[in-house]
Amino acid sequence: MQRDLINTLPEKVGQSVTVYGFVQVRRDHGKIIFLDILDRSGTVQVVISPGVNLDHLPGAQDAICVTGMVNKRPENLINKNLPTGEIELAVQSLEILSKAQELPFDMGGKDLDLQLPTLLDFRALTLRHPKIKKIFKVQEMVVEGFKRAAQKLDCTEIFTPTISYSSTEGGAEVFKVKYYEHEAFLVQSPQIYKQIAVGAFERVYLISHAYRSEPSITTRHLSESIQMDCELGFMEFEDLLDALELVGRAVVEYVVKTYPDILEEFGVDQPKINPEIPRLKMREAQEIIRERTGRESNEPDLSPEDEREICRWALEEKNSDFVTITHYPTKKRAFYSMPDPQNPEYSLSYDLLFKGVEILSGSQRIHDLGKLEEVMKERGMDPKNFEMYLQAFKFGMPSHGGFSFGLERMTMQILGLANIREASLFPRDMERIDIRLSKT
Ligand code: AMO
Repeated sequence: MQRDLINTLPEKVGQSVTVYGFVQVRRDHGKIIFLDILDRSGTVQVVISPGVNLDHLPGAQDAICVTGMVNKRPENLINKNLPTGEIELAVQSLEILSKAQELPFDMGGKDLDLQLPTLLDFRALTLRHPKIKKIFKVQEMVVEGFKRAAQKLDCTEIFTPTISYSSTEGGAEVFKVKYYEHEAFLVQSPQIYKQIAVGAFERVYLISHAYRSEPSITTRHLSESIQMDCELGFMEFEDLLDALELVGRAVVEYVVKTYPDILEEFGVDQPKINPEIPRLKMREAQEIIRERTGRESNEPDLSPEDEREICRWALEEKNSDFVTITHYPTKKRAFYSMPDPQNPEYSLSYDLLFKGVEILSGSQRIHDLGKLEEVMKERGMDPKNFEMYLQAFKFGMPSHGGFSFGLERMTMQILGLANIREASLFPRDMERIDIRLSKT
């Protein structure tokens, strides 16, 4: 099958070409009809002149095949914003390969101005909009930037299960699944597997799905999300902070370098990436927030508003869109987090915040088998349910730790999206799993 990709057409002026794609917009100007045709490489304007006889005229979203002549556009009709803006395709023949039904809303604008539920109810259609697609082109580069940075740290990529015998992150937010005659869980995180893997590979990275039966609807939580994790052996707390900041910076820099045009289209400022990311203990952050806002907090965690405030501080005072918060209360963190030997009430844990939202979390881990079993018992967990995990600690386990970035959270923050659901191809929450559950 002969096919010319749209982005090659500017080199083919005066030639007859065949293009396959979707009709993005149709504009009827009297007897002349203009179509914007989209394939994976770009968009081109197609002209159907009155002399061309077509049995059926295509409409928005029809999948079509057009054969035509690539012509230079008249000087006054050049579109400088389009890579193909100096040419157009004059139709000789056109075949509708698959006809689209009438669209429920206009897909032709630069922005798709829809309420979030509509955007998601018609996901198969709204994903076709050029601006929506760009969110996922950026997401692809977030993953690529992460992989490159993790490989630079000499991590081995691993692939881990999403069905597990034990639940790792504590709390009730775990999905149970029937596993033959047994009960199992969807993983809340690949935590136990990446720690076990440290014993084998010393340094690992992985990109995996994580499931949380979040009981509430927020703009930053999904029931199924994608985590990008690293776990590093023979590392102490400060080394881990250096590693996570290196990766965080590298990811954002990679996206900025690859898609400056998309960031501009989304109206986001160039991220401020200071080579020295400010680091604060959680209590220091609370003190700064109190000084700035007068808001007292004895909470064992930072609230979403606290996160926004401390990020405002980091930007104003340290010229940084990143800030690392450390030493969260041990009780608030998962069982495997190492308590700070100086003050065990607080843990050697950290979150990385970016533009007002936590995008990463992690800790140095307890690597002593006895301590680990003790903590599990204190928390009412049964070590028997963690047999394979604990096995790793029986056979020599170095000091180690790691971290996990939320892919959708990073995408949302880099593009300044209002809701995490926009950064998930097919978001799941308590109201939605492919369909809106209230509709059933
Ligand atoms: P945590 O639970 O903080 O840590 O998750 C790590 C990162 O994953 C993202 N994230 C989510 N994104 C969307 N919806 C959710 N429900 C959701 N939950 C988490 C966030 C968060 O910072 N095992 C540890 C990590 C570690 O210690 O290495 C963990 O899962 O961006």
